[in-house]
Amino acid sequence: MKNFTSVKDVKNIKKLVKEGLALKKKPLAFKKIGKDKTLVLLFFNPSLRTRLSTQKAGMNLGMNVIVMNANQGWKFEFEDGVIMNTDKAEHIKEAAKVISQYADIIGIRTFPTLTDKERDYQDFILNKFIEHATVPMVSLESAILHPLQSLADMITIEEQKKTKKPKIVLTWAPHPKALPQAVANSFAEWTLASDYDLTITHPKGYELSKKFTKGATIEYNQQKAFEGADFIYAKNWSSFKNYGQIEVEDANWMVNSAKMKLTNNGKFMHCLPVRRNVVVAGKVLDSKASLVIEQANNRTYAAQVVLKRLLMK
Ligand code: SN0
Repeated sequence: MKNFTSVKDVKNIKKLVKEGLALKKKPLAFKKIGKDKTLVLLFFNPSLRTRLSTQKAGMNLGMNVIVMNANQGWKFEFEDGVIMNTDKAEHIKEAAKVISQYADIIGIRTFPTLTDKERDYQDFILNKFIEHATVPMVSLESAILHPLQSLADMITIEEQKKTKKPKIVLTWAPHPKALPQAVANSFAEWTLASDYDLTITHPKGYELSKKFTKGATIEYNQQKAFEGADFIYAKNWSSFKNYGQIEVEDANWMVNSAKMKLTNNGKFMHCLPVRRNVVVAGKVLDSKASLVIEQANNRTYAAQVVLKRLLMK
């Protein structure tokens, strides 16, 4: 593994998931491999779980961890060949190389613009960093993918599944804000690569990029999709087609107890943060079916297994 930015960086998902579960049992078993190594985490956008769990993961491996809110430093210029006479003080060419002097591994979080589809789907900022950094890079959620979240989700499903090929349903849910497609794209990509049975349900107009959903069943009837499901994964995303827009704000798509009853005693998943009683009824979050806290717990071991692989190569 050279960088960790998508499922494509992983040769054997099952093996990675197993290794993550082994770290969960013995988090300090590899405390020596990160000694005197530095992890730098750069956040262009807010974070709670990613920030704390990745820092914890680094510390579990004995690493020194530096966390920086990237928007508190100089404003970066990402375009080549421009005359830098605007508010952008530092070019990515220098910045990424400079950060590489201090870091053995760099993590970066960068959300999409939700206005410039082409730039977002090139994963422009992440790839500019990768182009100029001289150490391995880890995506802490990019414009289009959230691989550490998905790996934690695969660890959670592995722990909880009762059959080899569970039925997993990714359902769109309402939200007051236009949100990225990253978590949904990534979850689809990882469940399909794990050879699980994936159904995606959403109102018309919320089709995700086929690049990530090939092999999934698309079902526009949410209740029908829920029938017999072992896992319900709720997430809002804005339109991919009508890029970044909210197509419908249909409150009926909220996940509630009645819908959970249609499932095969299914578990409820969400990456968090979650808007209670908008995305999902509080009652579902407070029920035994909810895995959201365990998903967050598993973020540590997802990050840890990735950092371990990068340190050991
Ligand atoms: C982010 C997203 O990609 O949807 C991060 C998820 C891990 N979520 C949000 O931005 C939610 C913000 C809100 O106002 O609820």
